[in-house]
Amino acid sequence: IARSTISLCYQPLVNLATGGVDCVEALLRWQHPTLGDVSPSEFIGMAETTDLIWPLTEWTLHEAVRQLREWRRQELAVRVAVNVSARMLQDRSYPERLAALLSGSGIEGAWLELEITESAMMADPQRALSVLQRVHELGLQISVDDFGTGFSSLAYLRDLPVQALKVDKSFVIDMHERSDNRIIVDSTAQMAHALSLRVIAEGVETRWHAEHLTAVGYDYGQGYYYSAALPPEQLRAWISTRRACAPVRVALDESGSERATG
Ligand code: G
Ligand code: MN
Repeated sequence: IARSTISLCYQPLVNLATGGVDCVEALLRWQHPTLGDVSPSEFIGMAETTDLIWPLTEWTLHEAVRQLREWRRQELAVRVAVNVSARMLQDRSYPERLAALLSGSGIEGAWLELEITESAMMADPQRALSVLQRVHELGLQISVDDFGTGFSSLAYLRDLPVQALKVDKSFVIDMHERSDNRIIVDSTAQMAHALSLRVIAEGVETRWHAEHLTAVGYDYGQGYYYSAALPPEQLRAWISTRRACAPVRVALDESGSERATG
């Protein structure tokens, strides 16, 4: 795979309490010279079955950290979530490579978040536990991606250092017409909060989704209603436009005149 044809796009996670964007998910884009855009779901699946997933995951991490440095120069404060392959969780040297990358770049671990699927955690839970503990000690947040779709045990939520659940979009997208999915989405928020985990919904496609998820306590929403994944410069523009359009709350001071509170 020629590297020049691979890039990262970033999809905003909207903080439902503030309406702001303080985190984005890095998603791979592969532009093939003759095939055009190849969907990540196709080439990541293929890469997973070969050793290509190693350089690909490593490249993603380096590129995300490079982008964080650039955004820092531009004074854009967003954390970046990267998707991590199951195979990385079985690699005991992964945390040390991560530590070296962070110390070499001057970016603190708190600016990175790792998204890991349930099945990745279950492949070898003991080894995943020691790798994740070390990663968490570096200051990274860890979230469970595609939550609800893996064949796994809820025990890992109790036993692994995990701080957030990302409810799979397949539950969210049609929750307005399927009460079973709505019940799963709503009760997952309760369970997550009772376990002191943040809860994120993927597949937020309509205003109804956004309002419902906010009402039932979701911390973040991600989906086409807000924005698809964008190249870094477009993402920065999107965030600043959103800020400019954000409603200014107005309060009355003692004299009765209006005062903007920000
Ligand atoms: O599994 P993961 O959550 O990493 O998947 C992210 C994928 O979901 C990306 O390929 C992205 O394009 C897609 N996606 C992002 N937002 C939406 C959405 O609102 N609806 C649908 N159907 N897909 C989405
Ligand atoms: Mn993801």
